[in-house]
Amino acid sequence: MSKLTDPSALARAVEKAVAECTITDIHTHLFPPAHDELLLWGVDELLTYHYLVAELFATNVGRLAYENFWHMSKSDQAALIWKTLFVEHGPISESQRGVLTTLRRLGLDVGNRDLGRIRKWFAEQNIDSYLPKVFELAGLDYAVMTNDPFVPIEAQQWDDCKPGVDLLRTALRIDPLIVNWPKACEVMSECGFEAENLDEAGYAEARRFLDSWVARLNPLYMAASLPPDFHFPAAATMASVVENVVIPTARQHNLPMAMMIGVRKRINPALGDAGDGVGTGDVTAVQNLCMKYPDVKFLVTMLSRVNQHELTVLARKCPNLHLFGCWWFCNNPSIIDEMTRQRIEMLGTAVTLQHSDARVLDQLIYKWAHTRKIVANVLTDKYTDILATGWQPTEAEIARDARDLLGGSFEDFIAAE
Ligand code: RAT
Ligand code: ZN
Repeated sequence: MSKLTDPSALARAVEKAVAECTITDIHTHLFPPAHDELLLWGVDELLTYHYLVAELFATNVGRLAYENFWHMSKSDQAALIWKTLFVEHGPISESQRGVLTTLRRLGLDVGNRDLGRIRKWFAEQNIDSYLPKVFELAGLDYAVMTNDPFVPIEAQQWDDCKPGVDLLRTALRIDPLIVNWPKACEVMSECGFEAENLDEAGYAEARRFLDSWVARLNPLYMAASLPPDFHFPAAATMASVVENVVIPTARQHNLPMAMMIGVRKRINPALGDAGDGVGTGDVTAVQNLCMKYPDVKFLVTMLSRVNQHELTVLARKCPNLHLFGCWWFCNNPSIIDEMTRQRIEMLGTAVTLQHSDARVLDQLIYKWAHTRKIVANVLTDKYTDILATGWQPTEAEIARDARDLLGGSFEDFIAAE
């Protein structure tokens, strides 16, 4: 394939490569349609996304009591959010804009602001054909679910052998084990695993519990969301469970451990899922884990913008550390742009730039459309800079690099022995 020598041809080639790149979405909260009501989709779910619930209360100060909102039906909640955030105020936040991008790309007219018509269109969709259509519009080969055996309704689906879909792969989510050992013990004991104390017997039962779920799910990785005060090593329960349960299991099954660090859970409990906050995490904990266990692989994302530079430097030092995604409060264009530049400047293609964190199927469409635009801009700048040195990339090379950044490097990391 011919080399690109002209800056404007190069820019067009980069835009095309990123637009056409097949993406692997490595962290979502989606489920197969057969898993009861767990798979969320459609306009009312889009509008009641917890990011938008927080924005509703931020906008509607003093005019809406939390309990009144939570007592409303989903459809009334969605109508209120539409009225408040889309009709009475400009929908210019990232999550508000995301709803509009999604509807537009599905071919719906958002210009007339007619929620009734939009609802009618969704009511006519069949989820079995709609799901692959959304994946196609988003340009994904597959997405990774979050499968939490500590949530009874989720575990039930696997007990009942409900069918999956090829577009969704598994990840074993284990938060309670690390952050709430008593609760994890309750769930494990209901399933016949008698973990009780933080001692060798308890750790062994917890490992046996994880082994059983690894066998059942065949996950791509294990994962947990951790608070800003997660430290390692430490005399705390969290560190003991990581050392005695998580690390041996990860090693035994060659399963990376994904750590999502920096969430302060429920700082405003009245907001439900929308009530979590952010705190600066401890990158040294990640460093200590990576150095102490060089034979274990760690996938890491951090929630605080403040942590990003230190974490990126650390990833240059630890081949067993792979960074991913602009997580949650970092998933805003200004921060994605900054993080993407910083990571490429220090890691080249050895990073997974983004995950969607989609909780609602249709969100895949906007999350990836918005990300592609930023990644294309950043890559255009980077290739233009190297073009000025006389290095002339080909279209195939640019496509290769885009794929690495949006799924290829993740797959290589997962596959590494
Ligand atoms: O982004 C989100 O929707 C968060 O609420 C969390 O789900 C977070 O991504 C997590 O996986 O804990
Ligand atoms: Zn998530």
